[in-house]
Amino acid sequence: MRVFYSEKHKLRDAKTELHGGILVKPFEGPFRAEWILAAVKEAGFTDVHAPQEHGLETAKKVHTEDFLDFLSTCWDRWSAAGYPGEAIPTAYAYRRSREKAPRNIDGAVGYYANSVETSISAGTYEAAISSMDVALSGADWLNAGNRFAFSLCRPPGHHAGIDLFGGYCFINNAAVAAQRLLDHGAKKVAILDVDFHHGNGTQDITYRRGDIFFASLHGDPADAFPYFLGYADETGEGEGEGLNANYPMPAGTPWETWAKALDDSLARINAYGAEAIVLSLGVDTFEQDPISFFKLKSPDYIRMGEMVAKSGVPVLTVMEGGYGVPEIGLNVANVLKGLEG
Ligand code: Q9C
Ligand code: ZN
Repeated sequence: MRVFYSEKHKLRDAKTELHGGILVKPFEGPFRAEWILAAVKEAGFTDVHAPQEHGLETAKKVHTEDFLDFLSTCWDRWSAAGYPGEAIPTAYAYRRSREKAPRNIDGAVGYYANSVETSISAGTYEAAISSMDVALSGADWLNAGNRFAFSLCRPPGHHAGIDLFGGYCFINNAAVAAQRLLDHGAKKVAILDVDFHHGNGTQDITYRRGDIFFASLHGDPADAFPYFLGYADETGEGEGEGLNANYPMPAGTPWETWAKALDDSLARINAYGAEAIVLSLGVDTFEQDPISFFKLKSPDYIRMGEMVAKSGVPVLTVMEGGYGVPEIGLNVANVLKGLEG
């Protein structure tokens, strides 16, 4: 298992998250990647490499160019406007409004946001690009004929849609990596999203495509972020019809129930004929996660890895969420152990 990690994740260090009506220190901070890296090394995964820079070529196949331009210029435009805090949307492209990006930066932040907890801060774009490079370097490792890679991406990516940021995500690392696998010979890949939250950004990108099967196991959107997508009746459209599988689950879901959904999703992925799996790994399914409501325990993550490995195809694990407690490191390391068997 080769591990990819970039120090540049530290450039994403926002001071503010809108939570419960006040600005708090973000749940998604640099400490997460440090804890995970330390635990992964401690567990014997010491083959850690910095990513190669890839440029935006692959990203432009899953995101719009105007969105990528927005991300790259947002902080400078926001600062130039004289705003004292970090960039937080105040106005939205709401139902029945026009889908037309405004010139004004305050308007643009709202136009490209799908949620407002995620402030854009100095260095956010550079960190997001480096996180994407971490994912792409993992894809390269699989393209070179290897079975496993772990891309320790930070910031995460699965809430980033075609032209939307939010949920702590800016560029959809898993989707960009899947695109690179397809560009290097694979005809069909699967993205299996086991983060506690529905991968609304990944679903947005893959929904109408025939070359990516998307499965997501998550808290019922009636009760959990991202609230407006992730129901079981979302099955894909056009060439993607039948290639989207959502498994919403209620508060308190334990491993036994969760594992049945994983089993079903793996059977669907196998029936589809995926040549590789991109595992969007969030460990916010952990019983002690501060913002989630599933009840997985640390040893369960070993079994999770074992089950995914039984698919028999190469697996690129891409880091998504998991918050608050040091056990996030152990839980990630356990998945990697399970994968390698
Ligand atoms: N303020 C990922 O796990 N809601 N994103 C925050 C606490 C947004 C989670 C609630 C959660 C986003 C990658
Ligand atoms: Zn999550």
